[in-house]
Amino acid sequence: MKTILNYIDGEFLPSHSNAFLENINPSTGYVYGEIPRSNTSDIDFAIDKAEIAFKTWSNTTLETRSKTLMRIADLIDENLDQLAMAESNDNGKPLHLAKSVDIPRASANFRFFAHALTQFYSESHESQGKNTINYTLRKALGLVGCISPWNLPLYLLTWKIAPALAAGNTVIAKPSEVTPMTAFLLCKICEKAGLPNGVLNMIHGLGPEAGQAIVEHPKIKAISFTGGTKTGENIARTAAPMFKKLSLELGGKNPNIIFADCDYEKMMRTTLKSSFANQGQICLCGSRIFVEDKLYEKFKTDFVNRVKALKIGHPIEDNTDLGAIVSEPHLKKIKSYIDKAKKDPKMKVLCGGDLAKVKKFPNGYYLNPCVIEVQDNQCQLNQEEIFGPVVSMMSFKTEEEVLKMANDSVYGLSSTLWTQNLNRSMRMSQALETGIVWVNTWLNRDLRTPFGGTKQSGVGREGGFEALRFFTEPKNVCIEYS
Ligand code: TXE
Repeated sequence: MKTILNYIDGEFLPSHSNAFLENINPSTGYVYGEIPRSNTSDIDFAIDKAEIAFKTWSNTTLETRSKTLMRIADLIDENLDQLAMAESNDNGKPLHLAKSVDIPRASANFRFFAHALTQFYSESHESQGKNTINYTLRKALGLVGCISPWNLPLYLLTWKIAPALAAGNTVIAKPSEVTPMTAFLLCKICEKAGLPNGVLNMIHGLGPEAGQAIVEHPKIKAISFTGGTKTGENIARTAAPMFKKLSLELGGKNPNIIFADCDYEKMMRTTLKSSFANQGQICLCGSRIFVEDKLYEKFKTDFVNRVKALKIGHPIEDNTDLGAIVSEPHLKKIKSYIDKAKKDPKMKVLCGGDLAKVKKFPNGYYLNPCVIEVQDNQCQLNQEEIFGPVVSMMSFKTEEEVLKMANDSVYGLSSTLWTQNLNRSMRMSQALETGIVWVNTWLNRDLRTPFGGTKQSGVGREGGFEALRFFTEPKNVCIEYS
């Protein structure tokens, strides 16, 4: 049994209640560890410590902060193998994916903000003819809450923690209770890197208990959250009357729009990834595929054949394309959508959707990747986020028609467009109602760019200076001289 502990004021501690939750490895289906079930009293304790730490941390020089974050980044790289294995055990993702994407991105997050904080600047405004100069001070907010999900555990947690710390805040963080291990290991790294006590506090536990207590606490000035739209709504309802700053990165139902003039092979390779990477459990996955009618039948045949050839296996195997689904309840949720689709005469399951048998791991949560042909964009399958290895596909005739369907969604996180026509890609990029548009690529990220969604995909933007602005409070100072 691996026991995870909270990290408060530089100490590893159980929760005050001494209660624990089970931690399950989805690739085996067995409990392999336990995590503290924290509640309000653990949060109160951490907040007292973070408040003391804030006085010093917010006054350290930029160089000191930058060097500390850089040391954390280096230590993440040094511990790549251990962290990748922990991520794969907790989440079910292929180990090679954790090694090549999740963990390198976690160190990149720290390294990026270690640099960014030394380049961050504020504005001054000279009121000409009035002998007046205004300048903007940007101060750390104080104590901030970072709440992250299970799909990209360390990647998304560090995407919040790194800018919060870089800006001089102290942090109360809560990783998902489903995937807590790398957050625990990160605390060991922070201790080794010399991050002062109380600057980062990691509290484990359930969302409605530990998470809710963070959101409700009056001393928490801002919440940066990634997770489900319903949870985001609840967080907004709690935090808004307290006038907290909010950054909410929520669900998506992203269109993948394929025109007949695309670079076919590149589109096909990328579409396999944008459909099924991380078992389709990435908020940016293109789960609604729209294909121009001229290309539709060819695409359908080739895509289904390529999907059938994907290897579902234990995450540790090098040739595994899809590992396990993160948890049993999530597997059941995904399956319920597929079972409904099977009964719907307007839908056709083209492949997959049944439980996959992986040798030696009969209790693991494995699902064959599923492609479903649908007739309209209004169906439940196209309107609700499933967050698993399930994509729908349908054809379209015109640019106007596909644009209308792409935008006909309560979500607006990202969209992908495949075409060689420059004018069309410019027109559509303007018109697509999503926070991110990828043209002839997917998941291609420059950390300086604004990241986030429109509509029910969230509010606010992460990334680059946007994140540093979020984690600071601007104050205008106006001076008149004679
Ligand atoms: O998310 P939750 P879950 C979507 C996806 C998935 C669904 C649920 O559709 O099926 O969300 O996933 C904490 N106050 N995405 O259950 O519940 C919780 O403990 C404060 C999209 O993981 O939103 C965890 O740390 N915190 C997505 C975090 O919030 C609360 C990524 C996310 O949990 C809380 C993951 C509360 N009341 C899932 N309730 C994306 N867009 O990237 C829960 N939490």
